[in-house]
Amino acid sequence: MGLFSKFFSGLQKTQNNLSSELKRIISRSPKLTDDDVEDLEAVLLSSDMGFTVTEQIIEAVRKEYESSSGQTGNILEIAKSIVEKNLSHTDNNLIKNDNDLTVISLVGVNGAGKTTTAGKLAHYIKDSGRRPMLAACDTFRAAAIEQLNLWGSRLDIPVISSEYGADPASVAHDAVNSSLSKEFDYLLIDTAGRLHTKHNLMRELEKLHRVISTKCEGAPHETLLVVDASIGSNALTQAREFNKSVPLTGLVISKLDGTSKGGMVVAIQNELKLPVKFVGLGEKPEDLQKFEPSEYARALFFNS
Ligand SMILES: Nc1nc2c(ncn2[C@@H]2O[C@H](COP(=O)(O)OP(=O)(O)O)[C@@H](O)[C@H]2O)c(=O)[nH]1
Ligand SMILES: [Mg+2]
Repeated sequence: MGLFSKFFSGLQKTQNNLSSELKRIISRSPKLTDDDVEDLEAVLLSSDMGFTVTEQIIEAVRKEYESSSGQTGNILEIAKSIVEKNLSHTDNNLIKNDNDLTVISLVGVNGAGKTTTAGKLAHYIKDSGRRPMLAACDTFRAAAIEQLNLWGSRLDIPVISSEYGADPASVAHDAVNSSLSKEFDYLLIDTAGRLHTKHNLMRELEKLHRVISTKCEGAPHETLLVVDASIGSNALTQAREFNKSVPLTGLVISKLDGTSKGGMVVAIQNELKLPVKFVGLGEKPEDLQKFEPSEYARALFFNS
């Protein structure tokens, strides 16, 4: 499947709503009335792309109407290029610690998609010719270790794990040692889900990060917050709060395939200045896609 098709199929729910509604509003009269503007605003905001970008699009559409008749096609094109421009400032490449181990910590609330992302990301890394190892540091949730082991055996990627109830920092510590001694390129740490309001659990995460930094300089080199796309702009609060405890280097937006709030990616990059590095478009190993702003922007408004 081509890159655009992947984004398009992942964003179908969002795109359907956005493009058909925008077209409907624009085509109902040759002039842009106050009602039209209000409706345009509501449709754009319903995708959770945020107020700032929505206003930029409305401004540009107004200008388009003043200078010409305002064709429907133009409006979608305008919206696309504004979204693209808002996404172009950040570097969304995965960090690589040159000639050394790169440690990636995956954090987030329960059910966000951390374990699935760890598996998919390991597959992505292996596919690009590097050697990944996985660490099962969710020693709390029933079946979390088995879930990661299953990904490891399916993909033939080693998993370091311990018992349920073990100290996650000590599992991470052992995993760093093991991946250093076996000269792996990446270590992906799957952590337990936690709410940013639970201070003791946030301290536990801070400790895990502290422990691995003493074993490997700069680790974790990448801390990715995994958020479920269906929470829409609530992801902003989650990211801000996690960032206070463990400085985030980027986000993974999972389950983009299941929501009409796909515009939230724009709000996150725009308002947090944190790059969205990957998006989850399904549950299979190959369903993790490196985030591509131009393909995403096109798939948000166009179906080809
Ligand atoms: N459709 C879809 N489902 C996903 C995606 N990512 C995760 N899931 C599903 O979401 C559920 C929770 O994922 P999990 O990785 O266990 O979340 P965790 O608690 O953060 O580790 C599982 O059923 C996953 O298969 C995605 O990108 N798309
Ligand atoms: Mg998990």
